[in-house]
Amino acid sequence: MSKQTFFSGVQPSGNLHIGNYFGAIKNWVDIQEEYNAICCVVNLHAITVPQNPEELNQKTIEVAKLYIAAGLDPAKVTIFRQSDIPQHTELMWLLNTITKTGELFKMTQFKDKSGIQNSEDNTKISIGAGLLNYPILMAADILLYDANLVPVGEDQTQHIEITRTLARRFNKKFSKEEDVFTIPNIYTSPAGKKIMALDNPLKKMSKSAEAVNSRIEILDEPEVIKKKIMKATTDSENKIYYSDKPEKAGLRNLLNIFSIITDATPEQIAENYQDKGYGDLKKDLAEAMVSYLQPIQDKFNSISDEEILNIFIQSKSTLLPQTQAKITQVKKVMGLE
Ligand code: AQP
Repeated sequence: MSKQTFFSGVQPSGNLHIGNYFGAIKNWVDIQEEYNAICCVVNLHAITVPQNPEELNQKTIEVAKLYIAAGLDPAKVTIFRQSDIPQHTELMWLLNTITKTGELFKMTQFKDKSGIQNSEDNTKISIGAGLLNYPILMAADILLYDANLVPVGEDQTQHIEITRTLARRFNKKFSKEEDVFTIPNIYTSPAGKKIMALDNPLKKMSKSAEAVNSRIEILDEPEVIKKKIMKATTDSENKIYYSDKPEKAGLRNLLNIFSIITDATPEQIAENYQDKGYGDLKKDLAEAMVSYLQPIQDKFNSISDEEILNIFIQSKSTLLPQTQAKITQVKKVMGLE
């Protein structure tokens, strides 16, 4: 029996953090053997907000290196650059024609990002149409490969929902004997699906947040990781227990992160520290995090840019026949070919 396909990606829009890793990349690594794995560096998504072209190019290579450093095997997994496969944007246009603007305006990510303030003069940055249409490009990414599964963080749930809606709508409107698109399922891991910002545990950790102390970056130096964790927001009670109470959100986030890297439950960790202070917990978490990230950082440093560029070339030639065939199928049922 042939393997099912998973598709996922990360935007090269900044430095990757442990939220990207625990919410997405680690899950890809865990299931790469069971699935036909397609892992994209979604650089076309990144340009929905302003990017410096040279940095974007370099970050795209860096993200692919991190995929491999995290444990994806490039011999088994297709790692590629979104802009190398023109059918992503072609399918996006076709799906655009069956998408309602109301569906796009209600997306949480659009509402959040379209409210970004310009740090220099505090004015709102003007909103590009790409930011509004972002979910259609994401639907195209997924549907182009007939992905069965999309392993992502919880913040992407709405985007997977609209992907499913568009696939069903397209199938109903255009499919003949058999459905053109596979309806994908979301996969989020219970522990890592939403890592919160260290400086504000009510917001998710994000690579484009201005405060660098809000996130632990995968490539952060040990001293930086320690400083960031020691500064993490907790509460004034200074009592360690695992609870859903809003005022314990900071502590809960630290316990959740500790749990993922040690395989003990957050409750067990809390119990081990019940007679200790936040400082002790943070110090141990910082040390555990440094050791956890070290092998990923070492592997990252051993991969050259050339290796990645060769992988991009190879993946492009592997994927193009499949994506061209899919677009032909779509265009035929739409009366375009
Ligand atoms: N805090 C998080 N916890 C768990 N998962 C997360 N992801 C992002 N933040 C967290 C997951 O990482 C994958 C890649 O994210 P993305 O690059 O597509 O963009 P994003 O979701 O918007 O993530 P960021 O880090 O906040 O990026 P910017 O700031 O550029 O928008 C996705 O699977 C995402 O769910």
